[in-house]
Amino acid sequence: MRTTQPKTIRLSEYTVPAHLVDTVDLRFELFDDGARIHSTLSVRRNPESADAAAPVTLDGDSLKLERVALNGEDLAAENYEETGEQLVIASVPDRFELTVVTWIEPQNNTRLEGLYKSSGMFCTQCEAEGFRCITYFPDRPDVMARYRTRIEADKASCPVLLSNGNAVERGDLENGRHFVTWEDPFPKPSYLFGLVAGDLVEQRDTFTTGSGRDIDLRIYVEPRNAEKCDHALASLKRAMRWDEENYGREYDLDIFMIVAVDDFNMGAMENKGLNIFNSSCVLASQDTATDLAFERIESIVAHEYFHNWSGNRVTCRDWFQLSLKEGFTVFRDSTFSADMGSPTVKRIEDATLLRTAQFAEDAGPMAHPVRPAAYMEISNFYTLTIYEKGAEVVRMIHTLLGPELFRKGSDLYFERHDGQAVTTDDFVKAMEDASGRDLSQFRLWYEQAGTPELMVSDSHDPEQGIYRLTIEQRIPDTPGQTDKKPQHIPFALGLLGPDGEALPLMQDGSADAEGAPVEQVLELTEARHTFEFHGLPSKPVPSLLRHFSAPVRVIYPWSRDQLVFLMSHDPDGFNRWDAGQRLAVDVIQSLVGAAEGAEIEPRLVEAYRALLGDSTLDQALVAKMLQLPSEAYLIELADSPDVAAIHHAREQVLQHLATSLREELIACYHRNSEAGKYELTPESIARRSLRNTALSWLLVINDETGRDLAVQQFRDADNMTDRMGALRALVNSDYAAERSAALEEFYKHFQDDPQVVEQWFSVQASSDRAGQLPQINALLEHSAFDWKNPNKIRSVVGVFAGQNLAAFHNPDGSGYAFLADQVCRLDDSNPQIAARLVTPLTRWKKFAPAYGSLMRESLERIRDKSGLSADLYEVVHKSLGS
Ligand code: B3K
Ligand code: ZN
Repeated sequence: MRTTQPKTIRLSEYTVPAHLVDTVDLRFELFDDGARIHSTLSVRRNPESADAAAPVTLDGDSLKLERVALNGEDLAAENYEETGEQLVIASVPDRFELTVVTWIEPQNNTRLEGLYKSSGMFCTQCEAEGFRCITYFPDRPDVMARYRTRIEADKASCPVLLSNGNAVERGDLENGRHFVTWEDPFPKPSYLFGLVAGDLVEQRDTFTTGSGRDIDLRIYVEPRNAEKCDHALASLKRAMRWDEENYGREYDLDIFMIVAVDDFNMGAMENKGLNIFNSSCVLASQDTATDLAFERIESIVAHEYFHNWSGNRVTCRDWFQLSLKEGFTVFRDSTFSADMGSPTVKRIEDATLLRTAQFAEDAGPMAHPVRPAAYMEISNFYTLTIYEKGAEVVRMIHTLLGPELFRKGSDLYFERHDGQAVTTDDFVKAMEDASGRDLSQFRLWYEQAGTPELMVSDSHDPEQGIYRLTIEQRIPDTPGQTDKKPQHIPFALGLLGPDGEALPLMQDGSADAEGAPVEQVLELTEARHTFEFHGLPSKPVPSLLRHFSAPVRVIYPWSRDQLVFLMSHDPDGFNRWDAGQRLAVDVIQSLVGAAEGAEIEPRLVEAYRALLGDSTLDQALVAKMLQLPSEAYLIELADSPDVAAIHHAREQVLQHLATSLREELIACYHRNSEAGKYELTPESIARRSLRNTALSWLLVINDETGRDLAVQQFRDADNMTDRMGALRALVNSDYAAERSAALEEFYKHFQDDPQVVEQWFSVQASSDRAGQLPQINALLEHSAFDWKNPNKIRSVVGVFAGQNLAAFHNPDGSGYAFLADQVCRLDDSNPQIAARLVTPLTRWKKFAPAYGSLMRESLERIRDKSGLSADLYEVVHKSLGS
């Protein structure tokens, strides 16, 4: 058991740094058995600090200190103090040069924070607090300095030596070693420091900026991946152009580099001029990556690139402001992706993630505001709330201001704060100043946690032709926060007439129908509003919260007739999809716990039949509409969910739909089977998605034609989307022989490609047919599984607990015990990953008691583990309420 509680850091206790650092001169000596880092800082007292006599305090973690010198003179041990986490020098002049030499062992660094080795290459991950694992430094984002970095290493094993900025010097050294020196002209916080040294090949391209500067673009990968860089390079160029056109932001250095690394705790990292990526988020080829992976890569490449302005040029004052850069940057990448493909589909994807996972986080024990007020371990706060809800908050500002004023606001923000470390409040202030709008109530979105619930009711007065819509908002209590104030919510609305026509919205009896809008953004600021719409002889069908205009739950007593009507008539594509989801949810929910053989809503079958046969609609939208709500979403919506009952009800609906629509599914499959060459256009992506959905439905009912089509598609596929679509369908069917044969063949063919092996693990771990516990344990024993590689861990353990819900929530508790075992095991080697993997167990209070108590027992077992990390301590104790 951990005996000491990790310290809580509070926003209210923020003080400016006592010392500032102007320049950092680093020299890395890299060896097989360790690395020596010589760091020289030019330090001065911060004139804004209230404490004029404060000692110099530098952060450090697991460092061996070899030397400390002040203005070139070695300091005797009695002149500084080295605690486990800090180096403190009490007596210093107002300005001085501080030299620190440390020794570390990157080859033994399994936490993957700071400097570590992955497949023989040295690489770094410094956000949030990894730089202190390299050298002693004031490791906080409001200390911004200019860096010069010299890297020395063996020339044969590390021919490529990279860091931030521009290479200014290189040369050979004795004993087969060489060096390169990099200089970054832009001041930056330590978390943006990056270094890579290894045997890599480069793929090059050029981008010419709007002002005519040529930027050298390079992607560095292991030689076997040289052919998998084209998509990332093309995405990067699209992102660079888009940021110029949409935000007026040009790239600022002469070189932009991306490096692919196999062992990485997250997706990617925006180090200045040297982005480091998880291989799975950058490498792609038609043969090895699915359409989804291609889209993901495009958006992550863009996201990291966009950080160059939203995060690097303007950075965070402290980690409570994380959403300043992450929320804004997700908003930017999401708008970019919408522009590159189908905006409606992108909106559906974002809303699905939010409603399924962020709402669950907001209702769970770790719920926190977009700008948290306290944390123990900042790594635990890289959450869906900071990223996705944070992006929704920025999107709402965009909705309230409109595109022109929003752009004025972002221009002002970048101009006013370039080179500074600022707060979310500074961001909102720039938006206010540029637009003249008062966003004081809006700021509550940053301060109050929890998902607002909107209770909507309506009535119609046929005599006067008035339709009244009443909206009440309520924000649930969250840990440490009760009695919340009403928030400022943009609520987009449309009204449909009996034939599906868009009705003019007249809030005033004397308004002119001609000029009236057919869609309006209502601004909710009170706990309760009633809006009146005039000139409506019959009761309209409301289309509520169009485009998902705010991250809220809408509660309205839709009838199934209304939902079917909206599914085929709503001019807002998002709400068409949403109506379909609500109808499917309603039908599935009504079957949970119902007697076997209960009737399944025929209108649902007919609505899906219409979708399958309609080739006039945007096929990308149809593909989305055909996806039934996920188990995770159904669980999120339920009070005290009984997972087995939900799983069973959903399966029943799926089987009923597939049986009733068999002919249509086969026709849809064939209609969308293209002969032509593989393309990555929205149309052909939609075609592949439709045909793979049709295939998976056919196999849910063990249809023999479906099986033959799947086997043939698996054999003939010329791309990973089709191959994986067929494999997934077979894996989720009862055709055990075909399933094993396909899995075996797939592995044989791709065993040397780690990114494909990850997909092979996932497809099994997510399947209730192929991913029961004994099979999961067998995957962990597989020769391709690697406990040191986060991707492999996520693709088996993470996918099992996060996607294979019926198996994970096995009523005997075996799934929970399994997860607890893996989390405990990982906590010793990689606490960040352990703390992330434990998430499903932390939601124990939500579940029906039979599940919840077993989940709690597993959590308690983790709590009692000896040597619990601070990461896991925070998550486990907060979720146990201890
Ligand atoms: N900023 C990084 C995330 C760092 C996570 C540190 N635990 C990637 C991104 O959001 O762009
Ligand atoms: Zn980011």
